[in-house]
Amino acid sequence: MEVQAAVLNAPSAPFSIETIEVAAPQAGEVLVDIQAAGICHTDLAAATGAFGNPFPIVLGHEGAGVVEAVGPGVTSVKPGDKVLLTFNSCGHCPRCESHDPAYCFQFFPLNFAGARADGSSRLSKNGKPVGDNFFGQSSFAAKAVANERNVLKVADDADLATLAPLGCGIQTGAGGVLRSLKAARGEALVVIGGGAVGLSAVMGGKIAGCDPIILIEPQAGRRDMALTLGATHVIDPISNPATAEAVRAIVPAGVDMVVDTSGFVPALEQAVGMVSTMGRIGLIGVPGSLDAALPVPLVPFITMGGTVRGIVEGDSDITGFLPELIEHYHAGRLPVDKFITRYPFDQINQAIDDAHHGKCIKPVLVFA
Ligand code: CXF
Ligand code: ZN
Repeated sequence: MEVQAAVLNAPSAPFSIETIEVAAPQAGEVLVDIQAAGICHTDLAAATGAFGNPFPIVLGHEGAGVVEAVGPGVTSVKPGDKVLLTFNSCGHCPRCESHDPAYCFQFFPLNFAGARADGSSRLSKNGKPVGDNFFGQSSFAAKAVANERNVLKVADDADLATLAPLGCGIQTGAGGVLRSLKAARGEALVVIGGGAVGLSAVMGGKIAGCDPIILIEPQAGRRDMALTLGATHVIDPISNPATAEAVRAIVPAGVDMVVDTSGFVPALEQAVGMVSTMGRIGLIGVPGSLDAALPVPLVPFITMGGTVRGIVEGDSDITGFLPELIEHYHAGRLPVDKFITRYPFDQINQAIDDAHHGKCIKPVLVFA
């Protein structure tokens, strides 16, 4: 069938709204009529070709919509169900079996290869394949073919434009604090970077009962937003570049956790000076260069029992964590609607431009 999609024809080209062909779902696949799709930083990185993905391609990995058809063998959803889409995983490697699908042995091919495992694509233009299956969905399109493993049924009255970003950015930040770093009540938390992921980490810290919760972020609007979401202190790293000292002025012994969502190495380097004994540093933000490194002074770090760990998708597990987040949203503990801005689907380039210029925090494309 023919649908409108935001196609990226070459690295760093603008998104181009075009008509493409979408194939019927095969075994284990789910055709979703997309109603909303959040834009995440990883879409923009993939738009440059940073993940080795092919071009042309349809990106988008925070999709939400209504199931239109299912392929053979699909049992967890049916046509008419409202669904959220998230990242893909294989379902049978040791990490998937231990409910850690974000560390699936096949994570990269299943989320970035731009095709099914056999190399075929569900999308085409003028008879030529278009890269698909980005995060198992490619949801910058009016319809997407996802996989049963990355589709979650939600309530019939769910507000899909609000919930769509839970499938990546929100679960990454909130899960990074709640699941990956296992935040406990009363622990001191620093969050570096106040975009959608960092603000979700702040909300995760509040849910866990962390105190204080300190956000380090250069944009005043984001710092103000963080204060409404649970941050107890904010630090502007431009006027106050010695951020480790600024953190220790608030918590002299150092904090229990630092979660970095900036991927900005000079900001992150100070994290080592912020943590107390047995401090945990969680790395979420992906630096622009594969050579980026974090120098850790080994002797002090060993003797203080420190931990540095990488975090993908907040250690989320589609059926184990997304429903919890939806509950937090309904209970008012995860007010993501405060920092979502809706854009009509065909305004995708404007939405990205606005995000770049700090005019919005989490753009969500909505389909008419
Ligand atoms: C990504 C970040 C880069 C590594 C894989 C997961 N998260 C979502 O956008
Ligand atoms: Zn993402």
